[in-house]
Amino acid sequence: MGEVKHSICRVCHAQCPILVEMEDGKPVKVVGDKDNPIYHGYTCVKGRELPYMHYSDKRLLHSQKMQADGTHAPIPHEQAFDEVAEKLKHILDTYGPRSIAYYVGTHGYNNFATNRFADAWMDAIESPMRFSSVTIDQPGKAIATALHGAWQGGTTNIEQADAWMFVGTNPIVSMFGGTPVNPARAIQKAKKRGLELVVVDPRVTDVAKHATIHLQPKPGNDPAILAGMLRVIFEEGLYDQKFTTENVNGFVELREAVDAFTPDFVAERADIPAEKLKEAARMIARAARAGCTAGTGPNMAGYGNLTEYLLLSMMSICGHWLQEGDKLPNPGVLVNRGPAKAQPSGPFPAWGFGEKLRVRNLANTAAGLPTAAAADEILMDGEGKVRALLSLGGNPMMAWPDQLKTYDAIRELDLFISIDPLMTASARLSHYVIAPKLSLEYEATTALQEMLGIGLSGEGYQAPYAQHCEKIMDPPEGSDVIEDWEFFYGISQRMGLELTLEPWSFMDPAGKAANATKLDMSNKPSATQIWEALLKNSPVPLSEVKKSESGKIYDVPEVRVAPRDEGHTARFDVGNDVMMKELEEVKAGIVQDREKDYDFRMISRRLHDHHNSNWHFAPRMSRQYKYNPAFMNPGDMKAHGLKTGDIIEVIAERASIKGIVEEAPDVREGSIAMTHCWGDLPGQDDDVLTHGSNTGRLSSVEKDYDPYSGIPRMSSIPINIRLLQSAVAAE
Ligand SMILES: Nc1nc2c(c(=O)[nH]1)N[C@H]1C(S)=C(S)[C@@H](COP(=O)(O)OP(=O)(O)OC[C@H]3O[C@@H](n4cnc5c(=O)[nH]c(N)nc54)[C@H](O)[C@@H]3O)O[C@H]1N2
Ligand SMILES: Nc1nc2c(c(=O)[nH]1)N[C@H]1C(S)=C(S)[C@@H](COP(=O)(O)OP(=O)(O)OC[C@H]3O[C@@H](n4cnc5c(=O)[nH]c(N)nc54)[C@H](O)[C@@H]3O)O[C@H]1N2
Ligand code: SF4
Ligand SMILES: [Mo]
Repeated sequence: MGEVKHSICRVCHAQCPILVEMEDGKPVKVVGDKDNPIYHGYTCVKGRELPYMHYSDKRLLHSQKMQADGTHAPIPHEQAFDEVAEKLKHILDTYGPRSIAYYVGTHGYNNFATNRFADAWMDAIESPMRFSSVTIDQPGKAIATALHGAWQGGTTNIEQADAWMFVGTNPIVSMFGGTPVNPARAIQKAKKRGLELVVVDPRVTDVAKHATIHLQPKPGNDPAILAGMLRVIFEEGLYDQKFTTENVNGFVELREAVDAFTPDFVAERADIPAEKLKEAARMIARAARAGCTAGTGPNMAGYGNLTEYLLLSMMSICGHWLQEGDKLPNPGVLVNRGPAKAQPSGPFPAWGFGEKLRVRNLANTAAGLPTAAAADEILMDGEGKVRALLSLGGNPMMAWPDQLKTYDAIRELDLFISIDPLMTASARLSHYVIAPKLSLEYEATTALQEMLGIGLSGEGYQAPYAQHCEKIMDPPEGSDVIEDWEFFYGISQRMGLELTLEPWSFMDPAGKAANATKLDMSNKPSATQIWEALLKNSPVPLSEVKKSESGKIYDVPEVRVAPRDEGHTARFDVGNDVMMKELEEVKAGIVQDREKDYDFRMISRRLHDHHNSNWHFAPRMSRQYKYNPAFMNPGDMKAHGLKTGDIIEVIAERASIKGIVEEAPDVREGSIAMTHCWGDLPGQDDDVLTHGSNTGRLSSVEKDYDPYSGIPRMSSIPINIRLLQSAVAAE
């Protein structure tokens, strides 16, 4: 066996510790770190595929420039920086800061340092046009927190809970939505000590298999289900009277608004047993401590803000937040969480502030600028038109809703730049593709996961855990690749801009400004200096964390939730006017009426071995699925005369795509589940067996969208189907 080096997997946000076996300076094998105190050796196929990715012949080893005929040719990165800086400067001088936008995709987040650089650059050019995948993911989380208020005593986690409810999230596959670190183990361990689990999902998901109660509703009905549960909690007096009196406004308004959602009404609307709904409500309310988290499904299925808002309201009226004297599972190692006090912040601005978009009355939100309107901002002429877009570890052509509109928009850009190791659908439309280093070639820390836990219940570490890793290999010989942040540094130098790096912090805006670092723009900082700047105010000095190659639990002083400040008056709001109004709309069933001519609902789901649009072709990742099947219930298949392998047309109001039928008893009748981020560009995607289909094409950003975040229906999309080609013919 060759030398073994420690690293951190950065394929997804879970940041699993990995052991990389090296031969002649090259990685040959990745395994989990069995001695790791919290991950206990967990990895998945995607992480174990890292050696392949670094040496794949599809990996870009040189940046690319689009030629006059639309093809791409290699360009040295310094020359690409020169040309890009000149073009950006021209656009900036001619049309102003608003003409330049960025889009941070999932790899922009997983590479924490880049993300901070991108913001520093946008600050320097004073552009507000910052789009990210957050507003086409779970924008309801930040928006609902703003409407409701945040608990300053820390977020809730499964290890300290007696009951948990997962609504449309499948953490065992996604590592998100409630338990990111070795989730299957964490759930089994919690269940052994008596955790009661409620799962709401139209599929019998991996996590639903562990549920004490699984509600398997018609998709798109989460607000009605949660309102029904709240009604049971009110009616049976299961709420926390003392906590509510001290901390909650809007109790009466919420109670009145959910009154119409009787168990029988909800049972009929969502097609679930009324008795099970009541039991689920009792299970969550009666627990000494419970957590409730939602995922992408409900955030994309309409009224996502409302779903998240009702979950927060349920947490609050049941008094399930950490209380004074409770131990914080992670007081912070690399990220400063600020003080923990047993008190709510009041509501804060959720939408309508900051930059206004020019379409659909949209504006900035607590989750950021609506990405669902980015294509319109590019397409629409006039003052403020977006002319340059920088895509940072993202793939708009695969991920943005309304693929046909996105396609028009991307081709309309004067300058489109992607930082991406692959010639993805988006890269192929880019004027420049900047070839980045891959993860094993650069330094990293686990700050991202720690930070997620400060803002989101169920995320983060349940112990003061951290890891730092050095680069463990050099890029392949003859290559010309950079760390993503070097792009921003390089173009800033050429544009004569000054950059100031700020640490990323949800709870500590003062700390953010106080710990900002002005960069030396003549002498390029090293990656090490960048990390030191970003983690300047870390509770444990980075130099200390660097002493250990493996991830470890740090001996930091215990922190208990402090009592509320004397005279603290801010309270949660569970009766927000707009949310109560949306509950009335839900009750009236406007959506259901409008969609009665459709036989099925298309729901989104993730695949275990694939991550969004990343490296679909990698050998081990594609062993099970080389495309995104249309998972169907056997009863529905029989009724429509379909078998596995049949190619169907999936027909939505906006557009149609092809789907390859796969029998899936876990999917509820009437739903068809397909994964996003597959397929190819319009007109180049006929070969569905090779690359699947793009479900983004089924969404219209102009119809049926959230009035604040702009997110359209990306799950629970009304569809009809028709057989195109039978399985035998398809072979
Ligand atoms: N219909 C529908 N649409 C959806 C969703 C859905 O459920 N249904 N989900 C939505 C969600 S939650 C999200 S987050 C978005 C995802 O939106 P995006 O983030 O835009 O999509 P990804 O495929 O994650 O893009 C990651 C990109 O990073 C590149 N990459 C891989 N490794 C590296 C690296 O080391 N460095 C760099 N620089 N780049 C790298 C990949 O090639 C890929 O192009 O999609 C959204 N779209
Ligand atoms: N393996 C893997 N891991 C990933 C990703 C990946 O692509 N692959 N993507 C990453 C990203 S970008 C994100 S944002 C996270 C997302 O993490 P999750 O939100 O946990 O994503 P999913 O696993 O798709 O779970 C969503 C669930 O919602 C259900 N659902 C669909 N519509 C509805 C509805 O109307 N109501 C209810 N109650 N349920 C519904 C689906 O059946 C599905 O089980 O995962 C991340 N992790
Ligand atoms: S879950 Fe898989 S892809 Fe995500 S960090 Fe861990 S090993 Fe990597
Ligand atoms: Mo996401």
